[in-house]
Amino acid sequence: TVKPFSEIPGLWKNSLGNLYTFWKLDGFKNIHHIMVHNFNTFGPIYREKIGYYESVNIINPEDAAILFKAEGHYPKRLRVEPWTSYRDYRNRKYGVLLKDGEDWRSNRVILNREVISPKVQGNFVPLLDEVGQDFVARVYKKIERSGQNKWTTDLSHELFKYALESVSTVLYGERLGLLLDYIDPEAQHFIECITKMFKSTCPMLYIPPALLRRVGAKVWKDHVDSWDGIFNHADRCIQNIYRQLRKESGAQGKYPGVLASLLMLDRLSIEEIKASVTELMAGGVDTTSITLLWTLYELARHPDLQEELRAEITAARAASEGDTVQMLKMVPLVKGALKETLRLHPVAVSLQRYTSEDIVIQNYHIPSGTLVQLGLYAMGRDHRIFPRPEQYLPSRWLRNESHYFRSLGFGFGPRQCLGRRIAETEMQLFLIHMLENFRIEKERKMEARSKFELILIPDKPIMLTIKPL
Ligand code: HEM
Ligand code: 2DC
Repeated sequence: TVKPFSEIPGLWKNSLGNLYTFWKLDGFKNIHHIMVHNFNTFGPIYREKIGYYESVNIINPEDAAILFKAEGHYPKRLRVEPWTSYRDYRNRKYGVLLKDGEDWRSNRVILNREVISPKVQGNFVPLLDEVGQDFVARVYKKIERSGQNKWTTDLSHELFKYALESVSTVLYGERLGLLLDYIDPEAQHFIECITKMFKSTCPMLYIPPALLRRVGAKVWKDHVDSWDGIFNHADRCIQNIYRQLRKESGAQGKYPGVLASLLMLDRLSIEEIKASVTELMAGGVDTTSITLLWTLYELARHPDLQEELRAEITAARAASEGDTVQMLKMVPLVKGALKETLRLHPVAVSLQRYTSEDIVIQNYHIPSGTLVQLGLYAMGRDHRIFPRPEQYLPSRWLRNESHYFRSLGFGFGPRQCLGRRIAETEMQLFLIHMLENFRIEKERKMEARSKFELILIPDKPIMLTIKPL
């Protein structure tokens, strides 16, 4: 009694009509709300076709489990066509983000060892800890200069710099100095290019980039400009390390960073290393900074919770006796807060996989090779999956509620986020240092929602007030 694929409910017959309604509803900025609406209309599974891209959408953790068990040895997600088009246009290699099949796997295995294995984690902690301390010092300076014993600001620009400084330190084994008073205009330009790149991707998810390129559309030009800016800056950073490495074979004993480790390992070509390191550098800015911004926003709304976290951190600091790696193992509520942020404000609106075998979800047959999307934003806000979903409750991740396929902010399995460990460590250390030094407040009436600019970001500036404890 398994029902056929063709009976899955949804709007998948008139793809151009759908594209038109979608555009009229300002769907480019709202796909997360449209997905929630569709699950409410059609139930826990629906089919859809917008422009050239067709998918089956699911929301339940149990269905996510079925999907990820059918992802095969070479898990493949939705191809972001504008990103591959740019590389084809400029004759650049794909990195691990855009590769597929055996080519992806062989690169990913090597990168895993240098970026996400527990073995290298310990190398990152002292580097990221120092960046966290410098951020705190910078905030004190700002507070002092304000003459009001507090600093009220839209912190996003500072967080972008914090994130870029963090990921660069890990990749290149040395500081860029982005948290000093003088900001390098090149780094500033790089940061602006990433935001522009994400934004200009959106329309091209539904209208083929090749077409937009042929008609000389502005989005395509903006997109090319932004990637050019990203690659130029990354190339310069990479060249710099490459040259140093050829001059002196590195100070003995000191951790040289991901890039130098990959170059010395000599198992990927230089071009492949460049491609993936550029992706890591670009992928490491808006993702973590916006997650931290949302976390500070939630903590500002929940002063009691802020105190609870501070108490946990104080106890962990004392018990770990200066061993930071040890300390990170003693802050479960801090980790819960980050999971809770990603539940309510995920970076990725959905996770996607092409199935590698026939499966059955919600009693519908889904043939091998179908693009299936898990609505991550919709799942995080569904009351059947998370009791009282509108409440920010980090402790829900400590209780023995089921966590089965519910914490998926970084994706799942061998194709999950490559930057996950860097991101987690960087964010945990940030919260530790900030809460040890400051109280975070916000204007009571201000409420922010998510808007889709390829990643989900706040729809308005978030103004926070930072006060010394
Ligand atoms: C992939 C989320 C930070 C680099 C992904 C995916 C998600 C994600 C959902 C897709 C995973 C899947 O399909 O299963 C996040 C979140 C972040 C974050 C929530 C921070 C809060 C970072 C950072 C970096 C990074 C800091 C770089 C240092 C990448 C790369 C991929 C990826 C390279 C592609 C991996 C592959 O295809 O093999 N990320 N990310 N991300 N992320 Fe992140
Ligand atoms: C966007 O419908 C919505 O981590 C699309 O660090 C489906 C889709 C496919 C791939 C997702 C993307 C969405 C959101 C941004 C993600 C991306 C995979 C990796 C990327 C989640 C959900 C991201 C932000 C990477 C980006 C690295 C890049 C800048 C080099």
